[in-house]
Amino acid sequence: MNLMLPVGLLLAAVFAVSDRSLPAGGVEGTVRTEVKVTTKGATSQRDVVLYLEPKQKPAEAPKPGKARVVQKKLSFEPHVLPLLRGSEVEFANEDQVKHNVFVEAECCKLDVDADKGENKTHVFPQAGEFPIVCRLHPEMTMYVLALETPHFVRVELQKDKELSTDAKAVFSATFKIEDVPPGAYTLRTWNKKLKALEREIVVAEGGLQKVDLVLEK
Ligand SMILES: [Cu+2]
Repeated sequence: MNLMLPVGLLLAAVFAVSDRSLPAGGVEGTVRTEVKVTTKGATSQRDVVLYLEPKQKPAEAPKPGKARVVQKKLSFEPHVLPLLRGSEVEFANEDQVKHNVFVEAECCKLDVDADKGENKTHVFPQAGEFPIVCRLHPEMTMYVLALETPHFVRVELQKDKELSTDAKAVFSATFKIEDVPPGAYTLRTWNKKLKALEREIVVAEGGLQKVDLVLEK
């Protein structure tokens, strides 16, 4: 009986240590593209979403969170919003005029007006790309990108340099996705105009895997 207690304590200590989750890792790198410079396409080419899809289902389902979109100066900010499927989005009208939020997709229909200072919330229960407009100002557009993974980042491509040929320029950004549990993942990209890319990635404990991506039209 005397011996049992220390053994029990020892086991408890061992389990406490092994129960602790492994140190998280991640991925970082650059994303670049070479495209024609047009004022019209500038906005939709600016936003790139990078996300990591786990090869194996995580033991615990990720918890949906909350995100915020602001309607300001007759535009949605951000223009592209990645989120974990099931997350709630608050649309806040910070303009002096009335706005509207309109989603056409079957799963996630929405058509609400919001007076100045008013907020409307909406949940996106399914994964997918959802174009959103304000029906009162059709030039106001944005995208919600609902993902199956909580490991994502949105970056804005910035113009690096102009090329002498064809009025083209190089746009690029650096990115980092951290706090990712170690394991095998597929890294995917999303941009409204540029082709999606994918890379197989192994996230190591406490390390940042380096990746450089070139996106094409
Ligand atoms: Cu509007």
